[in-house]
Amino acid sequence: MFQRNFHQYIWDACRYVIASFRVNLPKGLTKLKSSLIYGHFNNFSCSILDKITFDGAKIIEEKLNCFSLPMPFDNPYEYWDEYKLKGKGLISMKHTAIVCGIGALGKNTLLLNPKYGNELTIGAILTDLDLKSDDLCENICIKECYKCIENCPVRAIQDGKVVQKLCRNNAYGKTKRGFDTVECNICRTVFPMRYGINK
Ligand code: B12
Ligand code: SF4
Repeated sequence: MFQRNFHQYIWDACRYVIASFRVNLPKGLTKLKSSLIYGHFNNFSCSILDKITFDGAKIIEEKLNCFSLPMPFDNPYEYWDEYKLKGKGLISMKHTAIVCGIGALGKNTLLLNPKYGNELTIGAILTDLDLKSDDLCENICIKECYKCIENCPVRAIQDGKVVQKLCRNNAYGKTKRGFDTVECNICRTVFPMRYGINK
């Protein structure tokens, strides 16, 4: 999926973004209370994505004689407001994916694809190639539905954004043994279009 040149603050020669994506998780993981298993495989899918991005960048360079920059799918990033517990990715993967035609934002602020719903993990490769852009994707978020906003236990989704402090304090934890957990993903799993249209 190819799109326009708006990531030049990361790399001045960047002309286009090739956004890769993969279906994030087996649907069964949305049937459990999130925590250990969802958290584990959410992280696991992320390392798969970093590998696809890394390998993909090398393949594109070899085959198309260009420079390609793999972007970390999530961590690390530099911006951090300790008081607000607010981070910002090096690039916003969701907005990149939108302009690449992969999806549109749902009211839960997650990327929503007609075929795969919001169960997507998103990655991106920047390139100096000149490419033809794909069309933008339709938004399948249901107009009169507010389930994700209403079911967030800490009402973190406000005015189309997530108040990170509220979400972080509620959603991420550790077991007594020190394993990382994801304690909440309700805005993702309560979403009627979570698996896409017709599912
Ligand atoms: C920081 C972060 C968080 C924060 C903030 C989330 C958020 N909504 O921004 C917290 C810790 C709360 C979080 C939680 C989760 N996250 Co998170 N997170 C990120 C991360 C690392 C950076 C996002 C970021 O920079 N946010 C800060 C900015 C965007 O927010 P803002 O300042 O309020 O920006 C607003 C405006 O300024 C404007 N804007 C900002 N940038 C731009 C750019 C353009 C071009 C435009 C037009 C507008 C615009 O739009 C924003 C409002 O929508 C991304 C990975 C990445 N590099 O993108 C993953 C990412 C967004 N997370 C992801 C996931 C899966 C989750 C969780 C579901 C995890 C879970 N608990 O199971 C929850 C969902 C909570 C929710 N409803 O969003 C996925 C989303 C996949 C998808 N299908 O959309 C991502 C993309 C990781 C990935 N590579 O797949 N996350
Ligand atoms: S992950 Fe949980 S706490 Fe965070 S916005 Fe979604 S429902 Fe709210």
